[in-house]
Amino acid sequence: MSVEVVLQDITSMKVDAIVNAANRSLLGGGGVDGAIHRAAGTRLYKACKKLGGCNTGGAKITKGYDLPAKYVIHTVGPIWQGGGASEETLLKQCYLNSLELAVLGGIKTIAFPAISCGIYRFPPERAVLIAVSTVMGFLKRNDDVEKVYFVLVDEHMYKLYKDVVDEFILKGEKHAEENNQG
Ligand code: AR6
Repeated sequence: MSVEVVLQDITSMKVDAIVNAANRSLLGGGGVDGAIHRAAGTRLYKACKKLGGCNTGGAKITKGYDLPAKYVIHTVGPIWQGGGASEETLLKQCYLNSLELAVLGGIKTIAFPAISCGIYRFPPERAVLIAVSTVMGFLKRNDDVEKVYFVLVDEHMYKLYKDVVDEFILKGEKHAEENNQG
């Protein structure tokens, strides 16, 4: 298993699944959601209409249609309201539920955007810790997913993610070393 941080438009990722930061209607919107719907074509919209929406923290899957990715996992991040409305738990659920759907679908490679960090205004410094710790914790417990990409479109977010991922990898290696010695 491995994790990689990339600076790229998620719609160009050739992976088994890309994750969409959707809203509860699952019928499209702005940000990464708009970009995914534009790139996947109207068949994606038609498929989403049949899903009947999705709760915050939940996830649903469709094909990727005109995208290079085979599937799209649509998850609904929380809108940041100051931190007292279970936003952190709900964001964690987005990552976990997306990964669980990936396992069920036999998906080996998956790309996540920075869910809730745009229009939904989740503070990126908090969101990145939840994203990276949740994904890395899941990969430790589960061998089915082989590669997870964190995909960012601006330099600032890319650096934020890169630093946190590097730190987690270093911590993990230290921990393993200590266990070997112990
Ligand atoms: N590839 C990767 N990341 C992107 C792309 C892209 N093509 N475009 C934007 N981002 P947002 P949210 C980054 O606003 O905060 C929609 O209207 C962006 O820079 O897309 O979860 C939905 O329908 C930011 O860091 O999602 C919902 O109503 C991150 O993706 C609402 O927005 C997430 O920003 C969801 O808001």
